[in-house]
Amino acid sequence: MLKHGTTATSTSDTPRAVQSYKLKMIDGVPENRHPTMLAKNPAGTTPFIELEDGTCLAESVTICEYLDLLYPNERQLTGGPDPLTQMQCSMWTTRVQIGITQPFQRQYQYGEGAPYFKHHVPWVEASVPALAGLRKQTIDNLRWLEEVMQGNANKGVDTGFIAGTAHCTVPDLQLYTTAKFMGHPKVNVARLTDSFDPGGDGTFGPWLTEWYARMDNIVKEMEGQQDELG
Ligand SMILES: N[C@@H](CCC(=O)N[C@@H](CS)C(=O)NCC(=O)O)C(=O)O
Repeated sequence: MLKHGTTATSTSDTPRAVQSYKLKMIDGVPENRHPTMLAKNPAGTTPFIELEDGTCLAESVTICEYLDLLYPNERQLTGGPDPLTQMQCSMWTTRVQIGITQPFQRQYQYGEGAPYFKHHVPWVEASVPALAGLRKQTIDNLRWLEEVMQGNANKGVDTGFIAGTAHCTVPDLQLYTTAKFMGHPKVNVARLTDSFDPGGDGTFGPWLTEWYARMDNIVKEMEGQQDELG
């Protein structure tokens, strides 16, 4: 299985047999948006995986669902093993995606990233006026998440992971990878991720700060296992 992606920590990275592949520029076009790749994934996004027979599957959550179906005895990325836990994970995946990671990524695409993205994504320039709203959505929903998780902790039902599972699942991985990318000094002009820096000022509160440190260790361990697989 070949994974087309830009970072080493996309949601679909797991310690399973997935070989990563770093994208480059071809004729001034990012490879993911080049016609050869659009033939494989017409959405032009990363990550996507390519199977041995050439079949391609895109959308990070879908890729995780596929891996869980292929490896039912492994720790499930999309929750489970029982239906309720799986659906609680699905609920949190939707909340985190719609409320946080999507506006988080878009405020970058239409903000600091606009000089790059305007050449490759047709609606970037028209979307710039939405920037302030996207930033507010991201910040308000991160604060809301902090409050909900602290509420769970006060009730004694906090597991340290967003969906209340015993191990990290897709919403944790999606928020972690997005926050990590946004925390890069070249990207983080809006300073939206101070709280995710364990040494930062904790703007979004202690739960998210501790959760980020926990996720950092988990993902480093996964990357170590990935390196061992080669
Ligand atoms: N819903 C998609 C979103 C994919 C997405 O936005 N990927 C970003 C990188 S994480 C991308 O491809 N950016 C480059 C581009 O749009 O050209 C998923 O979850 O896979």
